[in-house]
Amino acid sequence: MLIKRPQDIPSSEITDQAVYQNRRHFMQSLAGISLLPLLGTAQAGYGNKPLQHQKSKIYRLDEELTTHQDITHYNNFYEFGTDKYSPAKSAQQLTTDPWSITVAGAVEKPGTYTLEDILQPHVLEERIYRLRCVEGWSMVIPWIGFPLADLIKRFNPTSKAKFVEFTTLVRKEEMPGTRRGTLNWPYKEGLRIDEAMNPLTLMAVGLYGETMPKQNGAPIRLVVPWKYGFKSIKSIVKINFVERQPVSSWEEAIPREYGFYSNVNPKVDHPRWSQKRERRIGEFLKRKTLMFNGYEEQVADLYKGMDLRKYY
Ligand SMILES: Nc1nc2c(c(=O)[nH]1)N[C@H]1C(S)=C(S)[C@@H](COP(=O)(O)O)O[C@H]1N2
Ligand SMILES: [Mo]
Repeated sequence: MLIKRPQDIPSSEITDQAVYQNRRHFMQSLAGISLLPLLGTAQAGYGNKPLQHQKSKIYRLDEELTTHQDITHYNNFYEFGTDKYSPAKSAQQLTTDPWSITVAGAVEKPGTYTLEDILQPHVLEERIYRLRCVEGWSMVIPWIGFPLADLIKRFNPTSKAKFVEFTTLVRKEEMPGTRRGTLNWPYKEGLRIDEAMNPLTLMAVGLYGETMPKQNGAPIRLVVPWKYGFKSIKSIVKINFVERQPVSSWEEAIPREYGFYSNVNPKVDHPRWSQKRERRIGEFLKRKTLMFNGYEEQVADLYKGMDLRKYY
């Protein structure tokens, strides 16, 4: 694991106090949220720096954590290659500072916000979630982040905001996978607005106590724990509020295999393999896959009356 020594931290990461004060005022007027004490609020930056956070009392899966080594060396991040081991190496060249996110569509406060603006009012918390990849493996990851709902509220979505569409960065020079047509870049994902507002849905900026490793989607990514891993889009540069259901990249590529919803469901098999079981990374014997990845109690209501075979 790489540890950043203080002398390696570029001066650009040290926020000028005046700029910082201005941002605070800016965000205050933007969001209308009273400022939280600085302790425990987010910091800007990129991988391998300690991140102040609180430990969630509610969202703490009581299962053994997957090792830091496995979480950061067994990745799906096709922008850096299609095998599991490439992102750990080739994502290190990604520039994640400066970073900004464009907020567009059906909101009262569209605009381009710096990562610092995005993070400033949020208290970060550690949440231990299961991640279930559609390919049949799973991990238990101590994410650090804040609820997407809290971010969305700051932009004042209008009544036309029925879905949220997320887009990943494309930067060919730094993302070797995007020089090939594996997917139609940029990587895109989407959620229904009520799924996005569900308290489980997390904007993650770190894991294992540190800022997000690049291969895991630095500097900011989505984590939707009851859906297959590919819905948890990495390195987000755009959040678009739309009226019509957006088309996600995997759905566009292979619609018969990857639907918009992609809720973890052991009763609905992938056309080419069963989804009844999964291999926990680091374990030998397979485990049973749980309905909604074990989050049924929290999310089943979202899909009441829906045929989950049809809306896969
Ligand atoms: N932009 C982008 N996001 C992505 C992917 C990707 O290829 N590109 N892969 C997805 C898939 S298939 C999974 S399983 C998870 C893996 O996240 P992890 O590497 O942090 O475990 O990221 C998801 N997010
Ligand atoms: Mo995945």
